[in-house]
Amino acid sequence: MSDLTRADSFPLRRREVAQQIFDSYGDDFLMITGLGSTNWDFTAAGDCPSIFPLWGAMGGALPMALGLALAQPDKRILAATGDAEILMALGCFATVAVQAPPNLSIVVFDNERYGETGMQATATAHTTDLAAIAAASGILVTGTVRDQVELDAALPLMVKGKGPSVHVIKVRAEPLPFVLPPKDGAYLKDRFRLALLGDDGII
Ligand SMILES: Cc1ncc(C[n+]2csc(CCOP(=O)(O)OP(=O)(O)O)c2C)c(N)n1
Repeated sequence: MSDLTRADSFPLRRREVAQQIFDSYGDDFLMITGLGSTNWDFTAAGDCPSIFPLWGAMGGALPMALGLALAQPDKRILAATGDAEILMALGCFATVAVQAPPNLSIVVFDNERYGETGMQATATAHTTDLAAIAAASGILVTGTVRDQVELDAALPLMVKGKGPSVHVIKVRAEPLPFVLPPKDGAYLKDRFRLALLGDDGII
C-alpha cells in the first residue's frame, strides 16, 4: 500500500536543491522552470535573464526545453519542474529520447504532490516511477535522487554530463513562502532573448 504522507519527511529540501543546482551551472546555461513551485525555487536561488519561468503553462516545460536544446546546441539546457507537470506531458519523454539532444538535462522536483493547488497526492505517491518511465522511453541517463549523497553524485551529470538525462529528485512536501519572478510574459521573453542573442534578439 502507498504511504501518502512519506514525502513529508523526505530529507532533501527543494530550495536547497535549487540553490545547489543554480550554483553549479556555468555561464552557458539556459533554464526553463516549470509552473508553480520550481519557479519560486529558482527565483529564490537567483532570478536571472537566462532562466525562463513558465508561470502557468502546465505540461509546457519539456517541449520548450527540448526545442531550445535543439535550436541552441552550444548551450546547456536545464528543465526543472514538478512531478505533476511531468505527469501531464509524459509523452515528451519519448520525444526527448528520439531526438536525444546531448545538451539537455531534465530535473524533476518530485514532492509527490500537486503543491500549488493544495498538496493533493500525485501518482508518484502511489505507484508511478518517473525515472523508470524515462528509462523505458529510451532516455539513457536516468536516476532517482533521495538524499544529499545521491545529489552530490548526480549533480555533475545534471550540469555537465552528456544528455539527455532525467533525474527525479525526491524533495520534501512542504509549503514555502512565495518568491515570485517577474510576471510580465513579454518582458520575460525579451530578457531571455537578450541574454541569449544580444541586441539582435529583440525585433
Ligand atoms: C493545464 C493546467 N491545469 C491545471 C493547472 C493548475 N495547477 C497549477 S500548479 C499545479 C500543480 C503542480 O504540481 P507539480 O508540477 O507537482 O509542482 P509542485 O508545485 O508540487 O512542485 C496545478 C494542477 C494549470 N496551471 N494548468
